[in-house]
Amino acid sequence: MDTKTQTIEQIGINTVRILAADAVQKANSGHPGTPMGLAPMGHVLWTESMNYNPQNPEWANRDRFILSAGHACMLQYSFLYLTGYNVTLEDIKNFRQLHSKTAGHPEYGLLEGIEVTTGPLGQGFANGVGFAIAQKYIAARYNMPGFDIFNYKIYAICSDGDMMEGVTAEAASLAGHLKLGNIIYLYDDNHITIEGKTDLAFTEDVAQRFEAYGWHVQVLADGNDLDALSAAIKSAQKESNRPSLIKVRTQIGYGSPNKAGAASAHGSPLGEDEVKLVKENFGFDPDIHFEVPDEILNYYREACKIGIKKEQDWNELYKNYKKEYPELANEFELLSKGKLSQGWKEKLPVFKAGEEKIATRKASGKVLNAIANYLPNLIGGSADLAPSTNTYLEEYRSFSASSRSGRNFHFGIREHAMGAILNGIALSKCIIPYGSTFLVFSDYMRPPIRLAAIMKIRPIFIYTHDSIRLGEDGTTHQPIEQLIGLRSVPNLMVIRPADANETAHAWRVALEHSGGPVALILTRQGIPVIDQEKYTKASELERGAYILSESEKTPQIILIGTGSEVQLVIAAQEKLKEQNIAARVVSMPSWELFDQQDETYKEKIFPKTLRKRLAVEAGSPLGWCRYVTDEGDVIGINQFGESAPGDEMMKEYGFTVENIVKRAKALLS
Ligand SMILES: Cc1ncc(C[n+]2csc(CCOP(=O)(O)OP(=O)(O)O)c2C)c(N)n1
Repeated sequence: MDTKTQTIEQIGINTVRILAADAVQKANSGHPGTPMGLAPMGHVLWTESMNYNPQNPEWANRDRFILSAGHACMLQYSFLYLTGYNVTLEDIKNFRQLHSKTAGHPEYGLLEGIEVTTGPLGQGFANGVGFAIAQKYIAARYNMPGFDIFNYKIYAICSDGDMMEGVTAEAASLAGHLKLGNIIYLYDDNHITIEGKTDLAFTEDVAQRFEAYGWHVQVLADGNDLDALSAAIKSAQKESNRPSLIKVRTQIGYGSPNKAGAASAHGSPLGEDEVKLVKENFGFDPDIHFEVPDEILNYYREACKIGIKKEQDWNELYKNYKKEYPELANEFELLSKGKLSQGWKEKLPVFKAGEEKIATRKASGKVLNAIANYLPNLIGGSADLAPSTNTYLEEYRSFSASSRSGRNFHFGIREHAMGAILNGIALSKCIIPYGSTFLVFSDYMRPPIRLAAIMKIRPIFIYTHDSIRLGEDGTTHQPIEQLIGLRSVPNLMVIRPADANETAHAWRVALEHSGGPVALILTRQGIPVIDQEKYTKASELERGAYILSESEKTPQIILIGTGSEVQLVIAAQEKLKEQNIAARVVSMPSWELFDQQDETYKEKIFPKTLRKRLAVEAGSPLGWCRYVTDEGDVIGINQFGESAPGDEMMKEYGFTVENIVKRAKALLS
């Protein structure tokens, strides 16, 4: 094919294909075939469908693009480069190299224009549902008559792998139910996965499935037909009541004479010779690498000017909006910077000791309801457990298809999608989302927890029913390895407060935290409120570990407790005192917060000379050795629990004052 006979669009599309082939070849790793099949789709999206401005990638009303099939990232990198984002041809040549912006899968924060880190299939799809929910909420709060300030749409490209993953089903079902018409997803129906043809494992009718979810579905027979792609996207843009899926038949490795349509084009370089053939096929010089004809660069740089102009117009509109509605505009700007409105901290409830026992999940509910009025950006819900996780905001409605300003979210029994949706909402910047379920089901959310931590974004995960003490529900519902599992995730802050007041401060810390997600670990059972007059103030929770109760004499041992076990440890301190043994009690709600303290503080809490230490936590003892030293001990659980009343469970598994006293004395003897 001679380039002279090709339209500029075709040359542009082929340039993207060749860039993908060249970059993967140079890196000797990556996925060339998928971007080659997707290039026309990308071309239509970046030249006419999406509103964006490469000079201001953070423009608040930009359309969001998600490459759910993250392995096809050379597609996104090429278009970001061509349209003028802060990425160079040199960056493209450095694809997959140490410290380069062009990582093996798109990474949020590494490269402007990447809205979310993708790669684990299905996540991007579900993140987009979060983006879409956030757009609807933000529009409901800030748009005013004559000021359609936030009307952006969510675009994504997803693959067969995305369609097979369960999280996609969860998220798609919810998106259809919520009538999220701001979603426009293109499905790369190339019939190929890693092992071969999709019919090895995937023969369902995806279009029918999405119709059943309540989506607006269009099917395109030829992924190279630019007019059809353009018309389908326009039709999707007009659809306001249903999310849109455009199923597009493409060919993986399009243009590769020997690998097009084959699984071998998926995940390895095409080979030097084959790349040459691709170039010849498209009329490019086979010996030139990373060729971007000037006219092509100019063409895409010109195309993106429409977006630049759109942002200018929007800025005008926003200026007038700000004049008319200064309070709303100021609030939006404040929250978008990650800051919080005033007044909420003073409203954090203070709980009195001696009145009644209160479960930390209940205290958490009271905290949320006390501060919600002051934090319009705090929204969230539960995977069908709100009556148990106490996350319902009493003064607010539910978010639904007919009520976009509702602040209570019903995610349904879809923990995995809930996590991914929270991430999408959190990435919409001005919102702090929370989601809740039982601690044991945090396992159902591991992938989005991990991705939130990688992206250093801050959804708040609320996990209740935090130990075997939950009782009769039995083994399947009793968390054992979950706490240490969560603590092992870098950038995730885990906080297990000891009582109602620590819970209030856990919320304070969580809301003021930046740099990663937070998991609040809360009890099902009522526990006494620790007397703030007698013991150290709960505000010290912010240090991660603190001396809750010091011994009168020089301590011989440190008793460390977290969550509900702190009560047992306080009682054990008394008993030991009666036997003339001086014990210090440390409440340690958060390892991560403690690890951030300076050495002087750490030494104050855990002096190097005081190595007899006993940690008590109703979960796996793994990891505690860091804090208890080789002269210490841990009362934990190294097996699954069983079904029985909570108090009996605790007794059976050694969580009693007597056992703590016994084990402490054993350490000292
Ligand atoms: C959750 C998850 N499981 C497995 C993988 C590894 N993986 C990467 S791409 C892929 C499947 C490729 O098929 P498809 O999604 O159709 O992409 P295409 O072949 O069209 O590029 C797999 C299994 C992954 N990225 N994420």
